[in-house]
Amino acid sequence: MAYPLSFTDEVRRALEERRPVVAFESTIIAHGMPYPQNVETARAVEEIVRVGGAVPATIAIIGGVLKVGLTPKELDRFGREGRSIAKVSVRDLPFIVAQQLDGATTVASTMRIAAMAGIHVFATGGIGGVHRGAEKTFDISADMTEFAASDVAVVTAGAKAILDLALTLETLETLGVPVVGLGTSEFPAFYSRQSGHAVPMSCATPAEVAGVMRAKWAMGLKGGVVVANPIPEEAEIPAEEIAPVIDAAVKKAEAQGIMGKETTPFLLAEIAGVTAGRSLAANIALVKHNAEVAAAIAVAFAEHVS
Ligand code: PSU
Ligand code: MN
Repeated sequence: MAYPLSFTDEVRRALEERRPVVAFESTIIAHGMPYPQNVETARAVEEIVRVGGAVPATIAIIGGVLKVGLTPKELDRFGREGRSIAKVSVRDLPFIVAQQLDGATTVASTMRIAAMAGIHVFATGGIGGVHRGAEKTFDISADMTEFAASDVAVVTAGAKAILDLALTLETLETLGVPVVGLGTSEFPAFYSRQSGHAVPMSCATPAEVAGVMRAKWAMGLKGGVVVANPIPEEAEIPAEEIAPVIDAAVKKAEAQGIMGKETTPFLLAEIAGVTAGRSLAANIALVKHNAEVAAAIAVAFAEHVS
């Protein structure tokens, strides 16, 4: 028996009519950005997806119910309550559902719920990955293993250099996950367009990415696709400028003994604090760009399917 999901009318109709849909996560709203910019950005990316010819579906858990699409009121509440709402990865789903709690979904749990709903395209900011020092801490985001499990393409501006990007790419290779650079031969590093790490493959257009998705799933290969979409040039923070900030944040986390699911939010908050408005502006710009690209991929993929 499939687990019951709760859809907004807009999303339910789009899925029934096999129109393109783009999922969004809610951890980026509750834990990734301050209020009110988080809510403004979440609304803006939904509108960008509509303009691009697709339907947005922001995913979250409310009172234990898996929500696919949020009302403006629900979205606003997640933004206001922010970090007091639990950050929910796949591990946490059974407890949050059983206890009828609210939860902000990460990339991993959003992919899983999107897949349950039959949504194949998801736009985010940055994915989780293998943390620096993971050979000792074993801190590897469940986002990695989810890419082996859920048939969803995730549009991301790469991953922040709070992670070990080389080990992140190695892990995705092991898990059989295509990492497709969109118009780039380098894996982008979130704030910066370049990381010094090559992507294993590149596509020139969203339609080509849709072709990779179709080919993967037509062969019965399970799991997702990482679509690496660099931050727009005008919003970029050069790597040499952000690197010392990231290094200091990682050291501070170590010194304070920050562990587990607290690590990523701690590092993100540290970087945001030190760079003040600049990192937030970059974050907003890249999420909007990812939404636009995800809509184009969803449109191209829907054409292939029907
Ligand atoms: N990286 C970012 N911004 C974010 C996240 C990661 O640059 O908001 C969030 C995403 O929701 C991602 C999660 O899925 O953090 C990863 O957390 P962890 O490393 O604990 O798995
Ligand atoms: Mn972790």
